[in-house]
Amino acid sequence: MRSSSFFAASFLGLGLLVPAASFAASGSAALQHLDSDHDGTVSVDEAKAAADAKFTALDTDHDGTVDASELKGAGGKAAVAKYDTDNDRTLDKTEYLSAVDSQFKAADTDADGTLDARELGSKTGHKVVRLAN
Ligand SMILES: [Ca+2]
Ligand SMILES: [Ca+2]
Ligand SMILES: [Ca+2]
Repeated sequence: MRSSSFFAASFLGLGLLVPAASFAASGSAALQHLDSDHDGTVSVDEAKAAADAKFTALDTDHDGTVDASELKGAGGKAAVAKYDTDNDRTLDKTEYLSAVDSQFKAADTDADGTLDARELGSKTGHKVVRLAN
Protein backbone atom coordinates (compact mmCIF):
# COMPACT_ATOMS: atom_id res chain seq x y z
CA MET A 1 0.00 0.00 0.00
CA ARG A 2 2.65 2.38 1.12
CA SER A 3 5.01 1.58 -1.71
CA SER A 4 2.29 1.61 -4.38
CA SER A 5 1.23 5.10 -3.39
CA PHE A 6 4.90 6.07 -3.42
CA PHE A 7 5.18 4.81 -7.01
CA ALA A 8 1.98 6.57 -7.96
CA ALA A 9 3.39 9.78 -6.52
CA SER A 10 6.64 9.35 -8.47
CA PHE A 11 4.70 8.76 -11.65
CA LEU A 12 2.65 11.84 -11.02
CA GLY A 13 5.83 13.81 -10.39
CA LEU A 14 7.37 12.62 -13.64
CA GLY A 15 4.17 13.28 -15.53
CA LEU A 16 4.26 16.86 -14.37
CA LEU A 17 7.98 17.40 -14.87
CA VAL A 18 8.36 16.06 -18.39
CA PRO A 19 5.86 18.33 -20.16
CA ALA A 20 6.96 21.28 -18.03
CA ALA A 21 10.53 20.83 -19.26
CA SER A 22 9.72 20.33 -22.93
CA PHE A 23 6.61 22.45 -23.27
CA ALA A 24 7.81 25.77 -21.96
CA ALA A 25 11.45 26.77 -22.16
CA SER A 26 10.33 30.40 -21.95
CA GLY A 27 8.25 29.52 -18.91
CA SER A 28 11.22 28.07 -17.09
CA ALA A 29 13.43 31.05 -17.91
CA ALA A 30 10.76 33.32 -16.46
CA LEU A 31 10.39 30.99 -13.52
CA GLN A 32 14.09 31.25 -12.67
CA HIS A 33 13.87 35.01 -12.74
CA LEU A 34 10.68 35.33 -10.67
CA ASP A 35 11.13 32.46 -8.21
CA SER A 36 12.97 34.38 -5.51
CA ASP A 37 12.72 31.64 -2.85
CA HIS A 38 13.78 28.97 -5.40
CA ASP A 39 11.01 26.51 -4.58
CA GLY A 40 10.36 25.85 -8.27
CA THR A 41 7.13 27.85 -8.47
CA VAL A 42 6.12 31.50 -8.49
CA SER A 43 3.72 32.66 -5.78
CA VAL A 44 1.48 35.68 -6.20
CA ASP A 45 3.72 37.54 -3.72
CA GLU A 46 6.81 36.83 -5.80
CA ALA A 47 5.01 37.92 -8.96
CA LYS A 48 3.81 41.10 -7.28
CA ALA A 49 7.22 41.92 -5.79
CA ALA A 50 8.76 41.56 -9.25
CA ALA A 51 5.93 43.57 -10.79
CA ASP A 52 6.41 46.28 -8.19
CA ALA A 53 10.06 46.64 -9.23
CA LYS A 54 9.10 46.50 -12.89
CA PHE A 55 6.50 49.24 -12.37
CA THR A 56 9.16 51.50 -10.85
CA ALA A 57 11.48 50.76 -13.76
CA LEU A 58 8.71 51.44 -16.32
CA ASP A 59 7.77 54.76 -14.74
CA THR A 60 10.57 56.63 -16.47
CA ASP A 61 9.17 60.11 -15.72
CA HIS A 62 8.68 59.17 -12.05
CA ASP A 63 5.15 60.53 -11.78
CA GLY A 64 3.87 57.43 -9.99
CA THR A 65 1.90 56.13 -12.97
CA VAL A 66 2.72 54.37 -16.22
CA ASP A 67 1.10 55.47 -19.45
CA ALA A 68 0.86 53.70 -22.81
CA SER A 69 4.27 54.84 -24.00
CA GLU A 70 5.98 53.86 -20.75
CA LEU A 71 4.26 50.48 -21.07
CA LYS A 72 5.60 49.84 -24.54
CA GLY A 73 6.79 46.26 -24.56
CA ALA A 74 4.61 45.38 -21.57
CA GLY A 75 1.26 45.63 -23.34
CA GLY A 76 1.18 49.35 -24.25
CA LYS A 77 -2.15 50.97 -24.98
CA ALA A 78 -4.10 47.71 -24.79
CA ALA A 79 -2.81 47.00 -21.29
CA VAL A 80 -3.69 50.51 -20.13
CA ALA A 81 -7.20 50.22 -21.61
CA LYS A 82 -7.70 46.86 -19.98
CA TYR A 83 -6.44 47.59 -16.47
CA ASP A 84 -7.18 51.31 -16.04
CA THR A 85 -10.08 51.01 -13.59
CA ASP A 86 -10.32 54.76 -12.81
CA ASN A 87 -10.13 55.71 -16.53
CA ASP A 88 -7.37 58.30 -16.21
CA ARG A 89 -5.47 56.64 -19.12
CA THR A 90 -2.56 55.67 -16.95
CA LEU A 91 -1.96 52.82 -14.57
CA ASP A 92 -1.01 53.58 -11.01
CA LYS A 93 0.71 50.94 -8.94
CA THR A 94 -2.55 49.67 -7.44
CA GLU A 95 -4.04 49.13 -10.88
CA TYR A 96 -0.83 47.54 -12.11
CA LEU A 97 -0.60 45.12 -9.22
CA SER A 98 -4.26 44.19 -9.41
CA ALA A 99 -3.68 43.41 -13.09
CA VAL A 100 -0.89 41.06 -12.00
CA ASP A 101 -3.24 39.53 -9.46
CA SER A 102 -6.01 38.84 -11.96
CA GLN A 103 -3.66 37.53 -14.67
CA PHE A 104 -1.94 35.37 -12.06
CA LYS A 105 -5.27 33.79 -11.07
CA ALA A 106 -6.18 33.26 -14.72
CA ALA A 107 -2.83 31.58 -15.38
CA ASP A 108 -3.01 29.35 -12.28
CA THR A 109 -5.02 26.68 -14.05
CA ASP A 110 -4.65 24.09 -11.28
CA ALA A 111 -5.59 26.75 -8.70
CA ASP A 112 -2.82 25.80 -6.25
CA GLY A 113 -1.86 29.44 -5.68
CA THR A 114 1.45 29.20 -7.52
CA LEU A 115 2.58 29.20 -11.14
CA ASP A 116 4.93 26.47 -12.30
CA ALA A 117 6.99 26.60 -15.51
CA ARG A 118 4.16 25.10 -17.54
CA GLU A 119 1.61 27.62 -16.29
CA LEU A 120 4.09 30.47 -16.85
CA GLY A 121 4.70 29.22 -20.39
CA SER A 122 1.00 29.37 -21.26
CA LYS A 123 -0.55 32.31 -23.07
CA THR A 124 -2.02 33.69 -19.86
CA GLY A 125 1.24 32.96 -18.07
CA HIS A 126 3.06 35.14 -20.57
CA LYS A 127 0.85 38.04 -19.55
CA VAL A 128 1.98 37.64 -15.94
CA VAL A 129 5.60 37.41 -17.10
CA ARG A 130 5.20 40.53 -19.23
CA LEU A 131 3.88 42.51 -16.27
CA ALA A 132 6.44 41.19 -13.82
CA ASN A 133 9.62 40.37 -15.70
CA1 LIG B 1 5.04 57.65 -15.52
CA1 LIG C 1 -5.58 54.66 -13.83
CA1 LIG D 1 -0.52 26.42 -10.30
